[in-house]
Amino acid sequence: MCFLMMETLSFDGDIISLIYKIGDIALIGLAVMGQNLILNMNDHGFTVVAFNRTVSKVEEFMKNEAKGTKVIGATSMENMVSLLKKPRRVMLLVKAGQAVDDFIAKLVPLLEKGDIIIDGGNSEYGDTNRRCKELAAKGMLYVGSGVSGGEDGARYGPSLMPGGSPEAWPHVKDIFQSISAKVGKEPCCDWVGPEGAGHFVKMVHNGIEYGDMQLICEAYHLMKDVLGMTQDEMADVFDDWNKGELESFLIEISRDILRFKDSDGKYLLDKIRDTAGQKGTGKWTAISALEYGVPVSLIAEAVFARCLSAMQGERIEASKQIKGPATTKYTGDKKEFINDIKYALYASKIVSYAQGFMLLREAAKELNWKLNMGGIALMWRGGCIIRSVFLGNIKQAFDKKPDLSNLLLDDFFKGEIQKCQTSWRKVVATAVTLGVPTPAFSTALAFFDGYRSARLPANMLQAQRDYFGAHTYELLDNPGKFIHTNWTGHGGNVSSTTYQV
Ligand code: 2AM
Repeated sequence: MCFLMMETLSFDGDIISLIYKIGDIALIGLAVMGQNLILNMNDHGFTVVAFNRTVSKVEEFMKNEAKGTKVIGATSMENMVSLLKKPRRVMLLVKAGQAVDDFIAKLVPLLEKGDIIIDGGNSEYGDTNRRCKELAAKGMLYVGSGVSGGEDGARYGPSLMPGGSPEAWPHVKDIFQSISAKVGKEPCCDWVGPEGAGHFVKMVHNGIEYGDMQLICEAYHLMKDVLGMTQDEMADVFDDWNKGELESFLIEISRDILRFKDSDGKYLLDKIRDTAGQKGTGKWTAISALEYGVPVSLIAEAVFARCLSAMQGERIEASKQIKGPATTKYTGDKKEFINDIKYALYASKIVSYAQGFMLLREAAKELNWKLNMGGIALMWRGGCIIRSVFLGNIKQAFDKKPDLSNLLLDDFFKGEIQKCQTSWRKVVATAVTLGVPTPAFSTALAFFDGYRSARLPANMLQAQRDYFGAHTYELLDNPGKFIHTNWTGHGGNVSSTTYQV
């Protein structure tokens, strides 16, 4: 009976609210992600109350996409809240920034202690930390959730990364895990950690996505310019790679992009301008890496590679004036080199994820968060843009050793990188010799070699700092004791204060 009423009165939330408190959750923000999440929740048996700043969009949604569903369109925020079961759950899918604060300010007077506000937008984790504390002071619960998978993911199963007030989790778990992507029967959604942990993890996810995409671009560049392969040949290689260790959504779509022909029968990819855009989440990851002092070099290089690509006019001018090696063509065995590229990509990818998890670990330490690392790998395993078989291996590494300090020290990954090493070095060396840029492959290898070095040349650096700035240094056999040397004989013996940024 209830269902029939809602079918006939689908937009008239005012009348329904007088009779029933039937809404399981309210969702504010009817752009693409919001609409698709509502329909996904509806498919899983939840009654969703829909609202939007521009209320006419609610009406449109109810008449079109939500027609014939259990979704209830709210006429106002008051009406929306009056339709909800308690504790009330209100999810925001609005533009990150001021819009979230504005909606929270409007919601607070309408809600009660114990009610839950969920932000599913792309908010900065620092904002989520702040909002979590502000709402806790008012007795309300706040969840900041990463949502990944684009339009299709939102509709049929996204990767969800919720964090915030832990008391909120039992109240949102059922909805979240029901609508999320699944790997086998396991939901790609689990509790990430306190405060802005969910948004932090989503930010790192996006940074890793930048890295994965750049690695694929470098493999494509080498196959195209160094091996002179056709797009169909490259597509076949990606198809082959997608059956092994590299099986992933991004390899799969890259294969399909390579095969795609425009209406004139020509490859579309070749016609696309080589200037990359960005919305900032890769940059935020790199900024966090600098802030926490973690060498997340691959993601940073991926961001810089986009920046360099965007300087197209300057590059075209420079290309006329600055010459590199006489040829970019490889003269050795083509098939063997394709396999080398695959291993260079795989090894670099292992480094990139190792760096990403290092950042998560350090942020968790600094912010006093307990992060569920294995759970994070599983959340990324399906539903999101970086979904891959590889993340299943990462999950296993954390299952074996939940406090694993670095992925590169896990037995499986140690073995895999060993398997790749010769090829990886050959690819980077060849690219350098032929003048084809591979910033991500190269920085990954440099990190790898640095990480496995018991001794680095930073002793020289410390000596230089002490020489010109009296910054002091420690001796190998007496760590912790900072000393200064009068290197020139005419400098003073007074050292500057020791501090670490
Ligand atoms: P709108 O349809 O009224 O523009 C994605 O842009 C979503 O965020 C939309 O639902 C949009 O509402 C909402 N949004 C964008 N800026 C907003 C703001 N300043 N205040 C409230 N909602 C906003």
